[in-house]
Amino acid sequence: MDMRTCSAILFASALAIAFQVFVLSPISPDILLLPTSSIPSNSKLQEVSKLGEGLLNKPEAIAVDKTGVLYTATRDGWITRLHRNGSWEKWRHIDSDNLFGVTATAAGDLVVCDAEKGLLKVGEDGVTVLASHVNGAKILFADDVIESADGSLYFSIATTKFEPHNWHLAVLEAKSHGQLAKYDPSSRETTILLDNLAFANGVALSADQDYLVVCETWKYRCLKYWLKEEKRGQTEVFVDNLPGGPDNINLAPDGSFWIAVLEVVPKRLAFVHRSRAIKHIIARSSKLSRWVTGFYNKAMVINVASDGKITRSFDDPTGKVMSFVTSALEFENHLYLGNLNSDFIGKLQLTTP
Ligand SMILES: [Ca+2]
Repeated sequence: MDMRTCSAILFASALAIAFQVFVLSPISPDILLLPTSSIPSNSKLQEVSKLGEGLLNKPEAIAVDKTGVLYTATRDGWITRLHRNGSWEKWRHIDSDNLFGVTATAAGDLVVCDAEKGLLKVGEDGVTVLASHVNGAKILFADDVIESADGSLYFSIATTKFEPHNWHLAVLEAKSHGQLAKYDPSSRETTILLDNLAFANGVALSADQDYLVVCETWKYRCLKYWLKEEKRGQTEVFVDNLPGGPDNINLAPDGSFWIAVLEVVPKRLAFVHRSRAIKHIIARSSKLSRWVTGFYNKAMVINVASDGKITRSFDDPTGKVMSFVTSALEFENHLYLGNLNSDFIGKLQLTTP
């Protein structure tokens, strides 16, 4: 083979690889910058006790009903509950490995975000799909849900582009495909309240139900969506410049909020999120994608007052005991910590701030 043929073959191969990587790329990435704020570490999350260890396959979210029974949904499709006497019960099984947010309703049911099927009602008489489509499109990634006093269900759709098994692509792409939605139980209709959210994640109601808070993971902030009459539909920033990506959010008994904060991008790998070309290359491999997200390295939860000020934070800076903590729920002076990297719920006693 002469030099010219050899160069032609090399050129054609490079072109074919470039075509594969860039033109057929599953993502159309944006640059993602690191958070600019940080909070001093206190390692408090290393002091948790482990509830239900061995029983709970990555319990992402937690809810407590009005009788004090605690519920979680896990990767193996189980809704498992903890009775007041300390006994665990595998309560209901759903054929899904992508159950996320849960909330207990006033009527005594549980509403679950099934990222595959949509919004589900789970009760003593079985499982009902409340919403699987919105505006004719399948709900791909229902993430978190809360019920208001009038029975409406407000829920987030993390992204309209990627299904949960491809969520590493959503991280790499870092675009705003998320939505805040409302399910009206009387009309059984679902409407979109907010669009173009940067991975719509946790949803919570304020103590007086004047507004909702919805978290945008890739923007390191949470928005306030007003429900009360004179401001209905208006949006403003509730808290921004967070030290990481907010996941689930829960109202605390004192009217503040607990927010789980993810390390979206490990500091040492920030360069990956500054280069579209590198993102295209990494998007070809889910293993590489997992490597460039920071979720598994540490854990943090923060307490944010109703005025948007961070008042407390607890973390596990090395992920020694807990990492990828996705939710923090306060109940009877303890924090219950959901996560996507263990087989237990963390339980931490709270002291006066
Ligand atoms: Ca979530």
